[in-house]
Amino acid sequence: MKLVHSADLHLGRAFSNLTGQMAEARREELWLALENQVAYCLDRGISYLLLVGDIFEQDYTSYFDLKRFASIVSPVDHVILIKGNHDYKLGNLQGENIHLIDDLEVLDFPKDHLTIYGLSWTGPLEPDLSRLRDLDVQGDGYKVCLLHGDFQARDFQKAEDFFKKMDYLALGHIHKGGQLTDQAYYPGSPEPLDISEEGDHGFLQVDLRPLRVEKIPAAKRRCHRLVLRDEETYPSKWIEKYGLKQEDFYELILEGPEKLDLNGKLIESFFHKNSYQVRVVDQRERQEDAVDFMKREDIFGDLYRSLLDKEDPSYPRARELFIDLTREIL
Ligand SMILES: [Mn+2]
Repeated sequence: MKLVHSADLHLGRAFSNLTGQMAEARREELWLALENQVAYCLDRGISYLLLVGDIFEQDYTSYFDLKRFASIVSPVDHVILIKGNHDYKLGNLQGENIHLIDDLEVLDFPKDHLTIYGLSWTGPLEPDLSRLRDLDVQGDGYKVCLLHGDFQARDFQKAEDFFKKMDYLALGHIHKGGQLTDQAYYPGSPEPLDISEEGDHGFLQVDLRPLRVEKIPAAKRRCHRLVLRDEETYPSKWIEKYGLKQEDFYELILEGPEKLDLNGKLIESFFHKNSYQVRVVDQRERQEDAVDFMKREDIFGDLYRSLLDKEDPSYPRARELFIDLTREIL
């Protein structure tokens, strides 16, 4: 029993960080990602395509987009969707092979001994997993549950008996993807949606009993985060050194003292010519400011030092913002 599991396609996304023409092209690439998933299902005789929330951007989805979606997925036997925080207003998806789950639903596919449980978002708040406790789960057929949200393994205790009976939990919402428990996986977004979304993107091919989950890389573009220090002063070497690709996104972090010879503008224009998009984050000034704050014996020094917790992943960003904000008043 094989399934394809995808989520977070975000069709219609504004891509406001890109120029109009690039954003338009990128939106088309999301449609292409959907076409590729359909082709993958057809090539391998897979009858079930699970699309686990945030498939559409509801504020940028027209009637014609819904028609286009239905037409692209029409060759797949069963396309099952739940709604996420970006598409909970979605309605009107028509097609005999399309099952759009409203709220909490149980779908039976007796021919394949498969039952699919889905819990959609119905508004801006995450649905309550404890509602699954009341479901009567019977029989020895395959059981798959579709959920969208930022879950931790302990959240599944809210309906422990229900989750124990599932063969697979198909999750959505976390764009970088990942595995949460033995049976629960996030596929990640099929394409990176922001320059910070590094790594492989694609979808999952799932085999049930025994459970085997395979990540299928399928993204057209990749995001890279490069840290450049003072020694990297020869742009002509970078193409080779970083394996620079014309089709990819690059986020460049400039580090080291500012007096060193790293010309942010030059670097940016070089990457601009040799990649799809570049964003330069110049942390050099901030590093000098950070040293000053460490020495200050006033409220600003105290505040900065209170943000030094190394464990908390949000603190480095908080320190950057603190430096940027105080720059205006100090
Ligand atoms: Mn989401």
